[in-house]
Amino acid sequence: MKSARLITAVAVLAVLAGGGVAAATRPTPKPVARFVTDDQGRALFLHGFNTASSAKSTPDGLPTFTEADLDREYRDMGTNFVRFLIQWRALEPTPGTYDTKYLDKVAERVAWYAKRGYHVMLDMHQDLWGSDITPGKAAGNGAPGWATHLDGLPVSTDQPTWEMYYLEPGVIRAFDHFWNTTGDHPELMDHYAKAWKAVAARFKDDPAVIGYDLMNEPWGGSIQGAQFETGPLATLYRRSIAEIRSVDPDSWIFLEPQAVGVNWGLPSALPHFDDPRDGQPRIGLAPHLYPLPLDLGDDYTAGSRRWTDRTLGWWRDNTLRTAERVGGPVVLGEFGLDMSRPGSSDLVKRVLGLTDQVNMGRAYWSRDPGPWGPYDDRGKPGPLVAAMARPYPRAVGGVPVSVAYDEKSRALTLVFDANETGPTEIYLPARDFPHGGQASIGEATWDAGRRVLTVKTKTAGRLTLTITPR
Ligand code: 9MR
Repeated sequence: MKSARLITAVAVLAVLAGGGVAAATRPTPKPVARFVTDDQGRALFLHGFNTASSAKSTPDGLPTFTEADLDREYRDMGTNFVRFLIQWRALEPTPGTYDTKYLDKVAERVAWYAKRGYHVMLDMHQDLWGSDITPGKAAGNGAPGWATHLDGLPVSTDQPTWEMYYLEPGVIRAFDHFWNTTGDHPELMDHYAKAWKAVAARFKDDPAVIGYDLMNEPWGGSIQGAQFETGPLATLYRRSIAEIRSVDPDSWIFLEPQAVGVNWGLPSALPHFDDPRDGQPRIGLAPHLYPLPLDLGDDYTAGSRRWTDRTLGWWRDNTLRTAERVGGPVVLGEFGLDMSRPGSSDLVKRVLGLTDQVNMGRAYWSRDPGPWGPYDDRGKPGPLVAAMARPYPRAVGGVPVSVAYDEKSRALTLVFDANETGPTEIYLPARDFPHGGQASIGEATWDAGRRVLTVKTKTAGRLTLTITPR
């Protein structure tokens, strides 16, 4: 790029993110200390994909993804998690009626994951409000046509990048109606919250579904930033939390900050939300990460790599600060890039290392075939497969303190405070661990089929478990 533009943009960002002078005076936030747990109570490290972008445009709102695709994903990368896209338009095709056949089909896919020991987060996806912003041309997705009110304002169809549609007057108006900024459509937010209730009623007893990601990449229309996150976005979240909890006391509810700016590493103003369930609250954070230098079209190389690394630091610290306020676990809901570009595998590994370091789960964008995904259109694996096939603790018999994988020595080190929830399970990919692994402590059993090392350790005290190739 266009380095002058890049440097200016990122320098402005540096100041806004508090990554310049301010960084030295602000304490470094602590790693995430709360975890999603499995049915035995073990802490989960969530490692997987967004499946899939194709759900945005298929008539039935389901991704073009098969059970065989899932088998292959496990075989090649040993994932244990999916951020599964669902669409409001498919769920509530007419106001107040929920398509149970659609939910059945979602449930069928959830069962594929359940059978293989995966954990599922359902993501009510939208980009640019909905497909009715540009009838006949696929730009947006998510909201049903009946909930799309443009008031005759234009949406030009020749934007150079998809994100630019967010600035079209018609799109801004559609959001302003949803957030009730206009005062004309107060019913829309209620429909959305009640649609979540319908989803929760269906999946509340499904052990594979860990929770719900309330809205993909919220956009405030004509209200932005802190005013949006503490105003209409917080209202939507409170109402959706109340509707979900009226039928489902136990699933996790994941919140996203506003996307613009925060995805680059700027601080979010998302407030704390009360959880009306009995016991500990189950509200977590599911932010996205798209470093600005890469969004501007640069590669993860040379000067732009240095800037990107800085923005990653701001993103980490600012996300941890928001997480402290929200008080729950963090799942990085999206990160991803064109894997055919130079440096991209390094970026993926860096993000995996960063999320390991601060105890965040992560879902790569996306599982679809193509240059961003693991396989091309004919199913040939690309460089992402090697980067995502990484050793990680799938489930930990205690509370994790830190995880680190050193690629050079092929040593995975997990520090945790053991409890009595069960053995620790570690996924070990074939390339680095062809014959499985050995554990520095405890009693290990190797399942070569699943490539999972199960380690029984002492059930109390702080333990350091190091896994090296056998
Ligand atoms: O990769 C997706 C691209 O093909 C679509 O045109 C676009 C609009 O639907 O969405 C892209 O996916 C985005 C996701 O929906 C939200 N976060 C950023 C993703 C990458 O741009």
